[in-house]
Amino acid sequence: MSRQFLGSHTSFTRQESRFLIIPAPFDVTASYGTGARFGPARIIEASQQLELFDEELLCEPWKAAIHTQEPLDLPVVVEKAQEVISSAVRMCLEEEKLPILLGGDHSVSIGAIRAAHNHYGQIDILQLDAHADLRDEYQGTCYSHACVMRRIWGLGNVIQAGIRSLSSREWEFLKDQGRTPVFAKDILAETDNALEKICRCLSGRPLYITVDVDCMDPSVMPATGTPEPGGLQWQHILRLLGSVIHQADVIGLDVVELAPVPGLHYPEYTVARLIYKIIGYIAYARGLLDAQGPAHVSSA
Ligand SMILES: [Mn+2]
Repeated sequence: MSRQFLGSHTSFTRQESRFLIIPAPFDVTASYGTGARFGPARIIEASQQLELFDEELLCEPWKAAIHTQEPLDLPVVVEKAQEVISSAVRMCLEEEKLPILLGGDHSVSIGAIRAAHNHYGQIDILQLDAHADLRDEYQGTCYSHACVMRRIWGLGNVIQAGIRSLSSREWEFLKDQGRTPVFAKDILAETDNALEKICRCLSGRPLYITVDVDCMDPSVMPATGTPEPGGLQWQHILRLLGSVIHQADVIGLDVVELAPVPGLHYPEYTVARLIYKIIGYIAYARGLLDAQGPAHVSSA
């Protein structure tokens, strides 16, 4: 089994690549179901079953040049792990590549977003998640996956979408900041209002996207530590990301909280497919592919 996303025959050298996949097998902060440290390896394994041709873009997005580096060797102390992640992402950005961090639990995003902020200054941050993750502290640590967005709040303009679980304190915090998330129910209503709100929130600064796979409905994504009913379907996510990526300059991405269930293959396949779709959208937006635009963009 190759350690390259999509397999060895379609991967580029690190030097040639534009997209760098960084496996971050870390799940020390998970509070309910654990096992997210096995996520990166299972995603890479499942990716080797993907069809290389994208039926929406009508091209093979791997040609935009992807390389997968060795998994990060992460210490169990969260702060130390974040330093390792941060320096790996910084190195990737300095090489002018787009980092795609594979979690791991959501705390891995803190180090990655800090590196993106150090490199670009204030950025836009789009968070797809069932949870607000705005607690100041959870189970005795301020670096829990439940605190991720609170830790990076000042580093950019945070746009939250798919939310359907938050505490009254998190709600108060958001109100104090003058922000309201785009709730899952707003996206499920299938009007264009939710998408328009998300796009209105984009400031035009470089965009970092963090995808917690629990943004998806548990029927689509059962393999995650803290599943929440009432989530997004596959087509909602493609529509949302296809539109946003078309109008923003995406500079980094992470996909977190896949906790594989032994014997159940479709969740990791779904995550691998999602990552490949996103690579295709970004590559298309950057003019790297001779392709047709995403369905909803070209039909607009
Ligand atoms: Mn979550």
